Amino acid sequence: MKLRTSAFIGICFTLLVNTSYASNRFGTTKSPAASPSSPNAVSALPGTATALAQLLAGPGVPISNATLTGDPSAAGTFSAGLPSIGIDSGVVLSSGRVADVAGPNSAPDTTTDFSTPGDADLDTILTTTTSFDAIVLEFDFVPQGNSTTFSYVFSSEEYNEYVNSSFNDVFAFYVNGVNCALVNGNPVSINSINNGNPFGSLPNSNPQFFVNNESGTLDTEMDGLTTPLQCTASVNPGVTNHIKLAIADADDTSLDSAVFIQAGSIGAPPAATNAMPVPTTGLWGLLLLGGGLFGLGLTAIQRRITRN
Ligand SMILES: [Ca+2]
Ligand SMILES: [Ca+2]
Ligand SMILES: [Ca+2]
Repeated sequence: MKLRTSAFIGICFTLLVNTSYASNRFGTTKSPAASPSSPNAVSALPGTATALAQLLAGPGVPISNATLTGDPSAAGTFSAGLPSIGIDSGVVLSSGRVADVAGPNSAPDTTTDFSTPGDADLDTILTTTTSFDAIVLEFDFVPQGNSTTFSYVFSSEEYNEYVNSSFNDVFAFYVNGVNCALVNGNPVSINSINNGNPFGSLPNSNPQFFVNNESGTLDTEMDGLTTPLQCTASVNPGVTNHIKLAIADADDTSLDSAVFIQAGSIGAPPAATNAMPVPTTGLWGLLLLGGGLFGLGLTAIQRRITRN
C-alpha cells in the first residue's frame, strides 16, 4: 500500500510538472492582420518556391527544380531589413509565419504551431531531440564562379529564456550536401550563438555574434538574432549544383525561429576584391611592382660591386 501511495504521488507530481511546463510553451499567436510598426520596420510576405530560388540565385543565374516543403506561410521575401537585422532584403524562412518577423517586439514567445513534420537532415544536427514545423527550400542552380558566399542572419523567440535547453531551434544551408552555416565548425543554432541565460550570464557561446533584442530596440519581433554571418562553399561553375535551405523548431512546435538570407548572391561569381588582393591592382600594384624592380636592380648592382 505504501508503494502504491508513493507511486501515485510520483505520477501526480510528474503530470503536474509536465502540465505546467507545457502551458508555458503554448506561446503567443500574433494577429494575422499585424503589420509593421513603421516604414523602417522589417516586413515579410510569403512567396513561391521558384520566385524565392531566383531571388536568392540572382539575375541571370539559371535555376530549376525549386521546391518548398512545409507550410506556405513559412517562406517568403523580406524587405527594409537593414536597420533591424543588418541585411536589406532577400528570403526569410521561419518555423512560424514569416509575416510575424515584423516589428515591434510585442511578445517574448511569438508562435505558430503548424504541426508539420521536421526534417531528417536537421535531426542529425540535433542528435538528442527531433525537429518539427520544418520549412525546406531546395533548388538546382548553375553558378558562374567556383565558390559562393552569401550573408544571413539567424533569429529566434527562444532567446534568451531557452538558451542551453533542448529547444535548440536549428537551421542549415546544404550546398551540394555540405552545411556551410557554421560557427567555429559547429552548426549555427540557439545553443551555439548566445550570450547566456539570462542574458549576460555564463555559460555563453560565441557572444560576439549575438544581438539581444529583448527590450525591442530593433524593429523586429525576434527577441534575439545573430550579426550578419557569411556562408562560403565551393561550387562547380557552369554546371548544375544543388542547395537545400532548411529551418525547424526543436523538441516542440512553439516559439518561432527565422533565418534571413541576402538576395542575389548564391549563384553570383566571386567578388573582384576577393579574387585579387587590392595591392596587386591599379596604382598600388604598379607602385609595388616598380618598387620591386628597383630593389632587384639595386641588388644586382651591389653584387657587381662586391665581385669587382
Ligand atoms: Ca518577440
Ligand atoms: Ca512552430
Ligand atoms: Ca522553437
